[in-house]
Amino acid sequence: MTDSTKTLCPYCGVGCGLEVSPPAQPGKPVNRDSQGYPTWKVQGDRAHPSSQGMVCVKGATIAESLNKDRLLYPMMRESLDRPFQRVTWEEALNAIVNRIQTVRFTQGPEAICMYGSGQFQTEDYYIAQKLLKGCLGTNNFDANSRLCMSSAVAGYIQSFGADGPPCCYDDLDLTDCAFLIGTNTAECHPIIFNRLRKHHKKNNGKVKMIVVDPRRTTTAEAADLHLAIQPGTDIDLLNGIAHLLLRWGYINSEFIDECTSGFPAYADVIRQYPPELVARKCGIKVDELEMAARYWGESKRVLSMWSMGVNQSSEGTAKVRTIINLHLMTGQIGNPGAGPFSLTGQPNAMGGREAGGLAHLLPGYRVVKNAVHRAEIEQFWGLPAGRISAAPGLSVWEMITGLEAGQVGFLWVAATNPAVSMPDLERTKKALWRSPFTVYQDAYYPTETANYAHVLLPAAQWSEKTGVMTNSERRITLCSAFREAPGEARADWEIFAEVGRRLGFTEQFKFANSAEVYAEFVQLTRKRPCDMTGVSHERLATEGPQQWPCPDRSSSAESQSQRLYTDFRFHTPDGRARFGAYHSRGLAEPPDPDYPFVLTIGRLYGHWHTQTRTGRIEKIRQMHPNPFIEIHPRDAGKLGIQEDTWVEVRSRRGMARFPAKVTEAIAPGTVFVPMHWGALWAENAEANALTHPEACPDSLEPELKACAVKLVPITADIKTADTFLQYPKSSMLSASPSV
Ligand SMILES: Nc1nc2c(c(=O)[nH]1)N[C@H]1C(S)=C(S)[C@@H](COP(=O)(O)OP(=O)(O)OC[C@H]3O[C@@H](n4cnc5c(=O)[nH]c(N)nc54)[C@H](O)[C@@H]3O)O[C@H]1N2
Ligand SMILES: Nc1nc2c(c(=O)[nH]1)N[C@H]1C(S)=C(S)[C@@H](COP(=O)(O)OP(=O)(O)OC[C@H]3O[C@@H](n4cnc5c(=O)[nH]c(N)nc54)[C@H](O)[C@@H]3O)O[C@H]1N2
Ligand code: SF4
Ligand SMILES: [Mo]
Repeated sequence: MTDSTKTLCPYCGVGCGLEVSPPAQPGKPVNRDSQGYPTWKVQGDRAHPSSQGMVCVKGATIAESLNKDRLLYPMMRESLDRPFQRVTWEEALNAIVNRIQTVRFTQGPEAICMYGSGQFQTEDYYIAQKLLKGCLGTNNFDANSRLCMSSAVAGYIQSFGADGPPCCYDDLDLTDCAFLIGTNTAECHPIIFNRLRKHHKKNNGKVKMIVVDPRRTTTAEAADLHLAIQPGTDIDLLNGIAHLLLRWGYINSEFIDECTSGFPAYADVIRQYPPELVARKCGIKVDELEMAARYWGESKRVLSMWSMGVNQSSEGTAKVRTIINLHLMTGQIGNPGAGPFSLTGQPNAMGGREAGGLAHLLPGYRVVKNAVHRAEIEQFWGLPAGRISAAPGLSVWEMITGLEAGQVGFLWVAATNPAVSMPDLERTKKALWRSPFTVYQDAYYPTETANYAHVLLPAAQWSEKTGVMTNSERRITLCSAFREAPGEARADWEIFAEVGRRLGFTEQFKFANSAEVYAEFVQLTRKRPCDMTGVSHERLATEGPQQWPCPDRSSSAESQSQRLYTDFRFHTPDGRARFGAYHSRGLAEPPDPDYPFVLTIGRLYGHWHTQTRTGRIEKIRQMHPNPFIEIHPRDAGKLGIQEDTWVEVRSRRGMARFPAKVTEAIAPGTVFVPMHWGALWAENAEANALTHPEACPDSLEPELKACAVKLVPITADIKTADTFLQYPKSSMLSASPSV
């Protein structure tokens, strides 16, 4: 095969179009990676409307990760302290089906859990919902989106009556004021940032950029105004801006009267946030706060963008709604260049939401608690009335506590690496170690979570399976398979469907291919906010990516679906968007004399999460050779810490060690470490050894962005950066937690 294939980058939620071609092309030298291995050539797809040919280093190097350290065959073991043995698919599937049946009939379906991922394709997500929520009758399907987007989902639902980011990337070129809060867009959504940056530069002085982040990130460096607030004071800041907008008369009374509800209660709250108080709480100057309010008030079109600095908080939903409030009071929604735009993290976090991929959701933007929604799905799936449980399933942290309590009999983890990414990692690992039966389905081996599995199933990944993903601007792209899956790897949805058939649900899982799966799924979106009945694999293949809502074949995507709420009618019963009035509660674990620093945790430009792919790409390893801790010079001076001094970081739950990076980019009193180094990639550098699981009561999203720590400099010479390049160490895998 020499033809190129158009597809989507499988990393972040920007969703850049890629064009890939085989290593060998007639008349051309073989394309090779930095180590000399023949590699598929990856370029940006110029025809993709979301990215117009641009890619960042992750997309550009993705092909180099595809063949390294893959999990090739199913493997099994009797207990976690035994070595894995290679088995056939038949043996593995039998073991899984037997276990599910035993647990179903002894403990009940609520003892069965699946933990999936925003890196599933939509077809994988959909089949998993059908198997768990439908056939087995348990809503215990949760995804790593719980750690990521669930506050945005809850915020949108509460404010607008439905989920769904209302904006699109063209808004980046049309806005007069970009308000970026809790997002390091330059490193985490680089292609969105490049586009915004270009517009900002071109309209120097006329277009404003505000960045709200305790760190002076690369994103903040590009801003006209950087508000380096204390972690956890976002609601103070947003209410303080609202206070000034109200005081200065920058509100849109007509919009408030005709299109919203709940303004009086909100106005009562924001009146209690005068500038002096807010500036003091946030740790910024009154001038800075006033400037932010003035930019908002004076701009015709304000586009706010946010991600984990907002969502990963014990008041995440309230933060999201407080951002939306500003848009409602100024009428900044439904028009070009304006609106509250949550940037999705993973490539298909959006598809997961469409397919109902959290424990309280059902396909087609439905919710478990709604009896009509349950009945619609049961009927469509050909299941008896009442099969879908009325109770939301366990969130992923509740699965962990369920393991602790012995209530989980079967745990199936796919496309996520919880032994690195979950909060309070020692507790998480101990709970995973107690699991009576864990199936782990991943593309790579080793990974940290493989250590906690009884059965390992090899997953075909992006490039080896065909399915769709939806990016942050609701645009759906077909990702076609262009190479063979290695070894015996299979697509996630095929594995779920095969288990479903073996459990006796033959009618429910009669699919010849993923196009049929998608065709069935879109029927469940008919007349729903995320209507995509006009989308099919065939249409995506011939006409290219489509944005939803896309109700039927004839709807020309652009005009109708670019933005939501252009008629200012919302999905609430009265059609009005709701103000949500919240006081700031601050951090769940504020610093105190014993643990005087706030630790925040985030991402670096080159690495992707737990490094399963990017850790195996030489260029990226060189770019970010080792973990580190950022400390302000003032704090470093007090503790006798210098550049590269090793620092032991302790929280109430755990410990980790990092070389220091002394920098004014971090606010005094706050320290930062990257999330990317799990046990396989460094010794004692797991950020989540330190974090706590306190979560937002509405979204159940844990506060992964902040916990209280103390710092102890270590004088002994531990390691140099070179040592990190000797990882991954397979010996790390056999290390069991201290139980
Ligand atoms: N390079 C790269 N890109 C990625 C990913 C990756 O792993 N690597 N992952 C993808 C995924 S899944 C996600 S979810 C996104 C995440 O994208 P981002 O949310 O942009 O990334 P983070 O670095 O996790 O956090 C963003 C910022 O939040 C700030 N922050 C911390 N506490 C607070 C606070 O209390 N208030 C405010 N306002 N800000 C705070 C941090 O200082 C940090 O700079 O990135 C996606 N893109
Ligand atoms: N402290 C702290 N913790 C965090 C965060 C933070 O900001 N701070 N961020 C949180 C967020 S937003 C997120 S999204 C999570 C991410 O955390 P994880 O989901 O644990 O991270 P990944 O490394 O992306 O794991 C994805 C896994 O899926 C595998 N995989 C890739 N493609 C496929 C496929 O098609 N099928 C299957 N079966 N497997 C596949 C990869 O090999 C990899 O092992 O981390 C969360 N944890
Ligand atoms: S910006 Fe995101 S989607 Fe685009 S190439 Fe980079 S990682 Fe991939
Ligand atoms: Mo995420």
